[in-house]
Amino acid sequence: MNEQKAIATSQAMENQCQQIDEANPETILKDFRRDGYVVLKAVFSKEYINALYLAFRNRYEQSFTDKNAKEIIQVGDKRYQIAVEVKGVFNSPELYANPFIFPIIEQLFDGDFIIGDLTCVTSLPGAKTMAIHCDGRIFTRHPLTSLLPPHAVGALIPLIPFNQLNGPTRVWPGSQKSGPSSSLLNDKSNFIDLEVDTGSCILMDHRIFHSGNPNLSEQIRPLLYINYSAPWYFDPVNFTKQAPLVVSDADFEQIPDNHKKLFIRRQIKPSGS
Ligand SMILES: O=C(O)CCC(=O)C(=O)O
Repeated sequence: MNEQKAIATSQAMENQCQQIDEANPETILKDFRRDGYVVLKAVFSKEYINALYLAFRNRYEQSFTDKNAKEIIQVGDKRYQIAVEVKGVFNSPELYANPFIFPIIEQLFDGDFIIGDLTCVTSLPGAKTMAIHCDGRIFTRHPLTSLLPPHAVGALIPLIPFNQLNGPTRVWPGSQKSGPSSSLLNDKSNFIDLEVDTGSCILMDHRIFHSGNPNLSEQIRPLLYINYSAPWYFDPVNFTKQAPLVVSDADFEQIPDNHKKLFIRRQIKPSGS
């Protein structure tokens, strides 16, 4: 674990050019509920993220060119989603039950949640802008929909520092409530590009509108994506061709008993198979 204290930033804090120098759960929750995202800085050590990065490259780099690789789907121009096996350095409570992130997730779901999917979205050099989208909405036409709490929350973990060259994730703060038809998405000044260093985590409401910027660098840009959700929610769109959570029996045995319930979806097949 990093010696540094976790730092949370949100749109409001950045507008005011300030940060809180210690993760304050109440502020984080308030900002997350208002903006639909929050950045938690220094929640992982750089060494651990680098170990994840090396393990990811080692295991999956050839999948980007292998047309038959079943663990990979295309989600944009030169942008791929890989279902990462929860194995080796990925099979660690530091990752899926991180002491800075987990208490916030627990509060957002009132203690009752699972890991719906664990993937890595990677843009390759030359990838173009990803279409603006949200990861999933429910009760979209209900008049009270904007009052609902999130049914799923992504922990987005950059495996290299994200900058304007390699294409940071772009979010439209508040769009988790306003929906796609609002003027929010059309106004070019309403988005934020999340240029974050390794060790950081972006918590993102599943309903927020976002996209990926072009990758103008010569390096792959991997974004680890752990989606926590209410136990009743199944993502109906993103896992028709890909299993959402890949954990072997042997690896499941290594998960501490108090965390095993997070992985109840581990044997779910792709919903379109
Ligand atoms: O590549 C990115 O920065 C965003 C990826 C994304 O939005 C997604 O996979 O839903």
